Amino acid sequence: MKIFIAGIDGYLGWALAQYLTARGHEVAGNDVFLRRAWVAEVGSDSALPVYSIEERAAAFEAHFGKSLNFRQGDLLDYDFICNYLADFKPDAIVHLAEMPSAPYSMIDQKHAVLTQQNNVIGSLNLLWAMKEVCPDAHLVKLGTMGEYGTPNIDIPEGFFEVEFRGRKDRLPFPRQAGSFYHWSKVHDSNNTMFACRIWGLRATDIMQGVVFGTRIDEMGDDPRLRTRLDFDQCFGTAINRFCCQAVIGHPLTVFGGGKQRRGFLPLRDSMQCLTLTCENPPQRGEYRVFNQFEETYTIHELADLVKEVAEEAGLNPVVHCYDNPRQELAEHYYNPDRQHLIDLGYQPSHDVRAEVRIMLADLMPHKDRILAKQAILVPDIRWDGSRRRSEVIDAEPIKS
Ligand code: USQ
Repeated sequence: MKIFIAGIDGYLGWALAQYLTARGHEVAGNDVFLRRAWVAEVGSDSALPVYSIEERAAAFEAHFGKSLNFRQGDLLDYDFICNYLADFKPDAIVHLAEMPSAPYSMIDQKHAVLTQQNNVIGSLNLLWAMKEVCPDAHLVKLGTMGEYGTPNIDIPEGFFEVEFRGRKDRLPFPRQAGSFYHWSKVHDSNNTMFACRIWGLRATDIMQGVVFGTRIDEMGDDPRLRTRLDFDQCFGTAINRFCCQAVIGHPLTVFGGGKQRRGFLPLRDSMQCLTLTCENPPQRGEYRVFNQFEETYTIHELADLVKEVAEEAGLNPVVHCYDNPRQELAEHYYNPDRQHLIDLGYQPSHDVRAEVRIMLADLMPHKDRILAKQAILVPDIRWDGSRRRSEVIDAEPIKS
């Protein structure tokens, strides 16, 4: 298949380009390197070195025997994206070109607006470009489990049957996002669903959980093929941060009591799921929703797990609870479905413990890169728009 990746230089995009190419798909993609700029803006750097796109392309060609079909350009540039799609003629488009951080979107008015402009308008341009130049292509749109929030009932995959005043309907499940970033994804979902209905586009909206991991096997040993691994308060996700913290002996930063529960999945399984989705497109006019995660855990369970694996690796981490800079439920019911991808053949590859072991081994040689930026590990971006560094509220590891 011909698969276009919007945001090919990012954490998921660079890995996906390799995963798909290794399976015989023809890949092309765009990027404007905003992720690199945003991480620098918040005073951080990737724990794993990130090479220039020219160095990445050279390594890609040496490893896969194909040149990388890449153009620098932005989804906000409508003519650019129309021209690129018209030239490439994709069967599927995987949309990863969004600002992905909840804390970044909550910094202030400027960052909230940037997030929603970049994400909502970029996605809308992509929908229009598809309508104009490749209406048969399948849009694989990266959404987030965070669109649903944490309701006190089970979470279906996008839609549910409702009975109200004696009548029944199948309706979109309510969205209760927890940051301006997560709301940008809800707005995208609505626009995508509408475009499928009125123009007959086909789309899969992926409600993805929190991804973690330093590698996929297809990257081999060439460091230029590795993907980035962020650990700052904005672009580092929980397990990735905990692993980086364990490597340098910084306390693992559990927010609040750590009883908030989320769905997680390793990078390699995210790649498997996105590929399965591309290879099994919906009908024209169909908008479907897949929940994509491997297992749910509380944050404290994960911190304890990283601590145990780190101890086996000879490290000596501690888990500290910090006052939570976010506004989110401290403890809640959480039971989302995830059947659609399993029906397509998704098989989880590694358990979290095995993946964390690999991550620690990958990160150990880059300890100095993390140490150089350790000042940014404790969060200070608060959901009320103020900046205050979180304090330790419980320094003893608590049993989860
Ligand atoms: N958390 C900690 N300590 C940390 C970092 C996070 O306790 O050092 C907690 C947060 O309070 C939150 C949970 O861990 O309850 C997850 O936070 P996260 O930063 O790992 O992930 P999140 O902000 O939810 O966002 C990430 C990605 C985003 C994606 C989302 C999927 O950045 O792009 O959409 O995961 S989901 O969480 O399912 O919405």
